Amino acid sequence: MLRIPLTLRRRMLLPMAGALASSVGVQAAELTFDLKIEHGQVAPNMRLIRVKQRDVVKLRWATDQPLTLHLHGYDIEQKVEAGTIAEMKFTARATGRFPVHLHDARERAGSHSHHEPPLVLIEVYPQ
Ligand SMILES: [Cu+2]
Repeated sequence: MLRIPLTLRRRMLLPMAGALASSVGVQAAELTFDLKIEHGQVAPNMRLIRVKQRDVVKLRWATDQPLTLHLHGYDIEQKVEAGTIAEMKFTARATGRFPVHLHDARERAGSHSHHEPPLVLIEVYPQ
């Protein structure tokens, strides 16, 4: 009997797996992104993060000044201190575009405004 490597077998099954995807979570990945904030901005080539639904996403933030970050939609708020790495980890359950903004420490959660463009934009694609 011909033996097919597991990775190849998985790829061959994929077109048929669509209907099963909702129950078995086909090919969810764990993805880590290292993001550096300088002067309140992330480098242009790191401002768009694309993942797939069900991926486990880890954002590792470094900054040159203390900040509060807010991932909209998933509603995760994270403080970041200079000289340390702050991690934001979540499972990408909801699809769509989700901005990460800076929060002003003086503003209270729920009553904030976002006038500036987002630090990064996270796009979650359907599986
Ligand atoms: Cu916000």
